[in-house]
Amino acid sequence: MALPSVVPAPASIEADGSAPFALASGTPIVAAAEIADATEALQSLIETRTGLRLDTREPADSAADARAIVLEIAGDGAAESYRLDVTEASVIVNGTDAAGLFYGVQTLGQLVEPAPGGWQIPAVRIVDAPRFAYRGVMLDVARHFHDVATVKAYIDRTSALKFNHLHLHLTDDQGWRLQLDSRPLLTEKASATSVGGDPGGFSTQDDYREIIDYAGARHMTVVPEIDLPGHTHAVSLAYPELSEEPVLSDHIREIVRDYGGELPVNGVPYDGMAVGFSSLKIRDEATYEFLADVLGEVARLTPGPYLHIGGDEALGTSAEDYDYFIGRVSRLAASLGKAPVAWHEAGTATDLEPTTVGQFWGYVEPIDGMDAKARGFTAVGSDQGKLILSPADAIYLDMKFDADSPLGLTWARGVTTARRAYEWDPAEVVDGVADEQLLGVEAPLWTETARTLADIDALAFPRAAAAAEAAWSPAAGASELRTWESFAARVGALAPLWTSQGIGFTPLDGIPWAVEVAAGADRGDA
Ligand code: TNX
Repeated sequence: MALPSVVPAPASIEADGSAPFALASGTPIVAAAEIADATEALQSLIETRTGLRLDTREPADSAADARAIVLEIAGDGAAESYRLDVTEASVIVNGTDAAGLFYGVQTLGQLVEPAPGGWQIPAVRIVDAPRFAYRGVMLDVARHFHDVATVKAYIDRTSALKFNHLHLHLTDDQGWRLQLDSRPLLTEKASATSVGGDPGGFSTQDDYREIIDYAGARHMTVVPEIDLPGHTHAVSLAYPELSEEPVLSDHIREIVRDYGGELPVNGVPYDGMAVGFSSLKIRDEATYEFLADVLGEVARLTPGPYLHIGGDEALGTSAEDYDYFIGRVSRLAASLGKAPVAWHEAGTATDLEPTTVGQFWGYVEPIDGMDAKARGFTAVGSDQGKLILSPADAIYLDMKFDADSPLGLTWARGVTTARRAYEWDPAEVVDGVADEQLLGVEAPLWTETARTLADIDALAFPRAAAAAEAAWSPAAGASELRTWESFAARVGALAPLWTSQGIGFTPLDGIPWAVEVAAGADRGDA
């Protein structure tokens, strides 16, 4: 008998084929008032999927023998863990904490299926907890600006896959997207455009707070990134005195040849796709006054523990200057009460602040010493949780999913199929890093080619689900669910749920996408 489909694969799932729990419009959700947010999350999930509006009751008002969905927080297991028991008589979702309950509710939402004349939840017993504490997605709002509504939609989609961090890439050569009171010229002068001459935009501080609150209600922590010292051409529009002249390498000339656009000129908006040509002035104290303002304000606006300082692709910067800068800015971030995060290049910096977390963006089988750089973060300071893995040839969601789509790039070993996004294990990427030194996994989505939520959906789904499984589920080999065949069947079964939620996923080949003929057309309340 096939097990019910859950993505990411739970730590343990058992089903004995006994009778399902029938869902009807009168079915009550029984939950204490303190966990009303979980009740509402479940109500809206079920209503979106089935059209049924479930009742809600407090435990004291509920007859013990009535068929019900019971939500509760137990407080006695691993962080973010939950148990889910479904029988013909009841559904019990028991979270260790509020996040665990939220994840149990997401799992329950995936289990809802059409039944003759209505809807049901198959009998099942799930005991589940995450493999990694940090499970992230990154959205680049700099190459193309994405507004609050789009970011919220991405939070909905990814928190449902049990991701718990949203990294926002807020600044890059093409635009500065967060309004700062200390440096208002940044958004006044450097936010109007996006890649390809598309319109720009920026988030006000209220917008940013709205995103943080919305994410928090879905158990996601926002990780803001101010990318430094490269990827800073936009700064030259507002503070030309802080910017070096662009370094016009062969790479830049190739990008202009292959993708069009102009060469970068300081003080003029850059809307091409080249990387690595810009830098702040590294030996000028005015740069550090600027960064004290910028990072100080971002740190104050952000309740989460991390502050991402970038550090990638500073191609025109000497190793000596790069080391000096990263050392100094990582310590500045720490002095603001945040754990610095930086892309893996920063692992070479001799004076790196010891609490800095590294983000590896090399390949699943690293080349060119990318792994050695990543090991730099685990060599200093505490040995706990120092690396986030974002292998580009597996979980860069902006890589093309097929050669013919206009969406996506190909630099990370060509087309990234869903299977390639799936078949890797975090423990096997960077040699010499113990499991405890892995903080987790993050799937970035750069937006050079992604203009709209529809573009984001088409690139991210289903591959974000593969990344979720690397981040949440037991290691490959530690669970019989952790095979490509099992994943393909389970993710394919999510198609009707995703469709009900308006997720414009790409129905990639090799996955048996479920089709429900007139799902729910025959349901009891109709
Ligand atoms: C590399 S990976 C970048 C980004 C680009 C991306 C496009 C990394 C840290 N930097 O600047 O947007 O490739 O895939």
